[in-house]
Amino acid sequence: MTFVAHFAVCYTQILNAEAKICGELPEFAKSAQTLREFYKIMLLTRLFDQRAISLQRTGKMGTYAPVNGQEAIGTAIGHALEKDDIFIPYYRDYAAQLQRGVSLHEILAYWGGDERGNNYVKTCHDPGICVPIASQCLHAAGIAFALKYKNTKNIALVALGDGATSEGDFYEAINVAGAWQLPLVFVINNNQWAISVPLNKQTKCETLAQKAIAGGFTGEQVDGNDILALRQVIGEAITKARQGKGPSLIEAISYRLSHHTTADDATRYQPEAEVKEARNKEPLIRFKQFLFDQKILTEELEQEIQKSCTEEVNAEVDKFLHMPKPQVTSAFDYHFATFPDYLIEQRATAIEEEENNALS
Ligand SMILES: Cc1ncc(C[n+]2csc(CCOP(=O)(O)OP(=O)(O)O)c2C)c(N)n1
Repeated sequence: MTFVAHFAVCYTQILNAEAKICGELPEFAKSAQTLREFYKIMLLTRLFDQRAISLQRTGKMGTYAPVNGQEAIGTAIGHALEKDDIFIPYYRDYAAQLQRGVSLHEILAYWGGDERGNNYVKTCHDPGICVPIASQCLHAAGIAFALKYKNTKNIALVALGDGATSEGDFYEAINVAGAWQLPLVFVINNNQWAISVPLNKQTKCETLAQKAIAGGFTGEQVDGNDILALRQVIGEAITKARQGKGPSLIEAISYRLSHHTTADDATRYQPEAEVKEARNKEPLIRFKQFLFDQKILTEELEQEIQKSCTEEVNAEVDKFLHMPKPQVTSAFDYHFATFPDYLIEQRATAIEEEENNALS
C-alpha cells in the first residue's frame, strides 16, 4: 500500500488566553490605532449585545441571537474586507456588519421583525442576515462566481456556525468553490454548540477545517478568541482569493457564552465547568489586558472608549425605538416578484384590517 495524498490542518494563535504573545506579531499589530480600533469594535459589539437582550426581555424587540464571547471573529472579518467585497453574514456577525456600514438600529429592526432591518441603507450590496442554516454558503458561491465572471478584484466572504457544516448546502458550496476556484472565504464560527447539540455529537471529524480538503482547498484553524490571529489568517485568505488563487476555509475556535437565542436557556445543557473555562479564554478580556500591558490603553483612554461606545449604542437604540411604524404591506412585499393570488387577497385583507383598526 502507498499513500497517495497527505493533508494537514494548521492552527494559529498569536495572543494566548494569558494575554501573552505566542506567535509572530503581524505588521498591522504595530499600529496602536488599529489595535484600539479592534478593541472599540469588540466592546461596541458587546455593549450592543447586552442592550439588544434587554430590549427583547422588556418586550421591545423580538427574538435575538446574542454574540457574547464571539466578538473577535466579526471584528476581524469586518476589518479585513474591502468596501466593495461582499460579506454574506449569518446571525452572529454584528461586529463585521457594523464595520461594513450596517447601522445598529437596522440590526435591531431586523430582530424586531421589521423589513427595513434588511434594507441596509449604506451597505446595500451585502445580503441580509441569513437564518436558514448554511443556505448562505450557496448564495456566497453564486456571488463569488459572479465576481469572478465579471473579472472584478473583489471577493466574497461567508460566515457560518459549526452546525452549518453538517448541511448539504455547505458541502455543495465547498465543492463548487474548489471546482471553480472561486474568490470565496468561508469563516466558521465554531462556538462548540448548535443550539443544544455539542460539537462531539455534530461530527466525528477531528476538525471542521478539514472539510475544505474534500473541496480541494485548504482549511485551517485559528483561535477564535484571538483578534490578532483572526485578523492575520482571515486577511491572508482574502488576499489569496483576491489574487485569483481560489477559496479558503477558516475554522475559528470560540465558545458561545450566551443562550443560543433569547428563546433558549443554555443553562439546561451547557456544563457549568465548561462555561467557566471558556469565560477565562474569552476575547475581550485578554485583548484588553494585552493593550494595558503594552500601554496602548490606559484607564482614561479605556473609559473614553467605553463612553463613546455607550453613547453610540444609546443613540442607535433610540433611533430603533422611534422608527415610524412599518407599513402592514411590508410583511408581503419582498417575497415575490409576482404575487400569487392567495397573497394578493391576504395583502388586501391586511390593509383593510389596518384601516378598520385605525378607525376604531
Ligand atoms: C435549514 C435550517 N435548519 C434548522 C434551523 C434551526 N436552527 C436555527 S439555529 C440552528 C443551529 C445552528 O448552529 P450553528 O450552525 O452551530 O450556529 P450557531 O447558532 O451555534 O452560531 C438550527 C438548527 C434553521 N434555522 N435552518
